[in-house]
Amino acid sequence: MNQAPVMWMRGGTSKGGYFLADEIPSDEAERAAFLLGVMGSPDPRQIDGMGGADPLTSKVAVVKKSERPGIDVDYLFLQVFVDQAIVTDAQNCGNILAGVGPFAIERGLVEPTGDETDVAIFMENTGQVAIATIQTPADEIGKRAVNYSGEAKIDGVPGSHAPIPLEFRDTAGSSCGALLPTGNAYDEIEGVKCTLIDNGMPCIVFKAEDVGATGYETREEMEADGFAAIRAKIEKIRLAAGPLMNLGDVTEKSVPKMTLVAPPVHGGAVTTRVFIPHRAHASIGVLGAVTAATACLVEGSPAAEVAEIPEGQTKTLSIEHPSGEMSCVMSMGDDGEVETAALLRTARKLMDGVVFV
Ligand code: NQM
Repeated sequence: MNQAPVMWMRGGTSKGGYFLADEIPSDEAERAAFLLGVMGSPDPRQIDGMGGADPLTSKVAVVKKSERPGIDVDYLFLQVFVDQAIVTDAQNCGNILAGVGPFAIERGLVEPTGDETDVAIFMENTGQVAIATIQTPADEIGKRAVNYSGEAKIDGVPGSHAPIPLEFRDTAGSSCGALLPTGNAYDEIEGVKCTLIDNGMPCIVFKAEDVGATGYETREEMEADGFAAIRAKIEKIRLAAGPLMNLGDVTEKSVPKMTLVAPPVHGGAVTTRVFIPHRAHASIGVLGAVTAATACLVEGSPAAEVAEIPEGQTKTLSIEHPSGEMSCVMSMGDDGEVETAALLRTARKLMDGVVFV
C-alpha cells in the first residue's frame, strides 16, 4: 500500500494521523512499514514524512465501528518512534483519544444525536472504555456536524476551542494487570523510592529530588547535556522496573513513563516532569496525569509526601507540568480507591486528504 485517506488532527497537546482501520494494511508488519513511511521515520527530523520530529507529533489513531455492545468505535493507538524503526501499540494515548470522537462523527461511524453527542470508545491498547462528549450543533437546515471552536482552553495549546470532556472508568491495571503491580505503595529501585503504578498508563513516580533534580526544570533543561547523568539513572530505574510491572523487557517500549514529582508551586496538587520515556514531555499525557494523580492518593507513596490533596469524595487534582496544569477530577469509591477520572481536552481538524508513502 502506498497511499491512504487520512485526517490530520490535534488531539489535546498531541498531533497525528487518524485512519479508518480498513483503509490501511491490517497485517502488523505491513502496517508498521506503511506508518513509518507516512511519518518519515526513522529520522530525527522526519524530513521525508508528516511527523513533527517529536514523539508528541508522531502518533496514529486507527479507528473502526465497534461490534461491542454499548460501544460506538474501537480505537487503536500507535506510537511511531521518531529516530528508530519502531511502531508500538504498547501504550495508549489520552490526548490523541480527544480527536477520536470528532473523527468518528466526521467519517460517519457515529451519528450525532443532539447538540452534544457522547461517543463510547473502546481503547484497544488496554481493553478499556472512555466516553468523549463532542459538540454537534445543527445548522439552519438541521444537519448536525462537529463544532471545533469554542472557549475551552487547555495549557500547552494556544487559543481556545470547543471543550471535549473525557471520562475514564476502571482504568486501573490497564497494562500492568493491577494498579500497583508489585502490591506496594513504593519499591526501592537503584536506591530511589518509586511507585510502580498504572491507572491507564504505566508510570514510575518518584520524587525529583531523589534523582538529583528539582522537578521545576524546563523541557529544554531536562533534555540538555547537563541532565545526562540524571537521565541515565532514570533509564536504569525504568529497565529494572519493567519486568516488575509485568511489562517484560522495556528497552524498546515507550512505557513506563518516568514521572518526577515535587511540591506544587501554583496552587495545584503536585508538580510533575515526565520522560516519555526518553524525550521530556512538553506538558503531561492524559492517562499519565490520571496515573500521577492516583499516585498522589496512594498512602505512603513518595507522591503523597509532596502532594496537597483536596478534601471530599470527588477531588479535582490540578497536576502542574512544564506548560501549565491539567485538572483531573477523581471520584473515589467508598473503599477510598479511584473509581472514575474525568478531564477536559480540545481537538482540531487540521487537514483531510490522502497521504502518500
Ligand atoms: O498519557 C504522551 C501525550 C502522551 C500520552 C506520552 C497521553 C496519555 O501527551 O494518555 O496522552 O506519554 O507518550 O499524547
